[in-house]
Amino acid sequence: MKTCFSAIQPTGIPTLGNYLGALRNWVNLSREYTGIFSIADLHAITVRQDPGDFRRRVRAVYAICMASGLDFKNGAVLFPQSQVAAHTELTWILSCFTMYGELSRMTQFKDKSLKNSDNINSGLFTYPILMASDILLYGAAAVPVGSDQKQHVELTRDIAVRFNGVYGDVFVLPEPFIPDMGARVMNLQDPKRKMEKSDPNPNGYISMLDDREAIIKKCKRAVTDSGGEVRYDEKLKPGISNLMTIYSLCAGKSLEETEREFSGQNYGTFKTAVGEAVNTALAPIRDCANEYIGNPAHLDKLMNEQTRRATELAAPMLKQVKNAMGFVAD
Ligand code: AQP
Repeated sequence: MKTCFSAIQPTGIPTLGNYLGALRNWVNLSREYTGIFSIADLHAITVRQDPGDFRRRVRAVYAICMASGLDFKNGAVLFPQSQVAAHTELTWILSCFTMYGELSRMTQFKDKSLKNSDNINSGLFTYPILMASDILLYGAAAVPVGSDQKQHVELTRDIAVRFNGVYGDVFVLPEPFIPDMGARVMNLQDPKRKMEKSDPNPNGYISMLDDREAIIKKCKRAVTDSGGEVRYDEKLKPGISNLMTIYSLCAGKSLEETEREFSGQNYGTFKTAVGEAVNTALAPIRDCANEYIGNPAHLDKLMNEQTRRATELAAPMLKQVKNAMGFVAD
């Protein structure tokens, strides 16, 4: 069976954007692939984290991912990235196969440098090399991500091709798996920006732990466009188009069906329906995640077991890489 890999940063509670763009596809792919999934805590420290909040958040994100329906019977694994040392070891090796110019072209580095202008650390710059290590370590063929991560997966391929060109076919070349709809869910208060879990304004995003009332309130407050027609037009009606995407995905409908369903209805009715559909989609995950969060001893036990498995799965590739390069064998 082929392997897929993906990760999520514990920089906040995952949002509806993380769910529709990535997590939902983790779940689907985990039925066909051996799914290796990680809480990317090492990636998260490119931005300053308060130790107490960080520890709590890693557990909460782990709980949400556990609750989302990954197919553990089919061999899925979920672990905190920092617990498997092979990720950082491979990162150093791959940094010697990654060009400065390539990293300088990454749009996420440019965006995050603007947002964190007082802390443009080198981890922010070399972030894609750690991501390449995450993926290549497990021989992942597919990487389910939102569209913002496409460039990083492409760089991962380039690094793998360069390494394989020198040492033979060591790495599997990964393909990004990006959904046709929901690959870039937009901010509810500013539909020209991506929905982000570290957004300081909680009205801009729906958290996967928000309750029904909060979800409906945020949908009702979502910025929409002048005019009252529920019609998909990303350029002229970005707010309504974003809500239509959210509704269609959560209710399992096409955009055309959504447009027909709300033809002649006002924005208020539509926004309430969006909130209800989102709540219906997220409620089972939220309830299950809250149960995990309420039982930290059980959560830690699962985390430790899964980390052991991931450590075993990661070891052969690192060994193969080091052997191929001529490091003294252990
Ligand atoms: N708005 C989004 N729409 C669709 N997919 C999204 N993803 C993120 N935002 C959206 C996808 O979610 C996965 C996990 O993301 P991440 O935590 O690794 O990092 P990110 O892309 O930087 O996510 P955020 O929510 O925007 O976090 P912060 O606020 O820390 O920057 C990825 O597959 C991503 O594509």
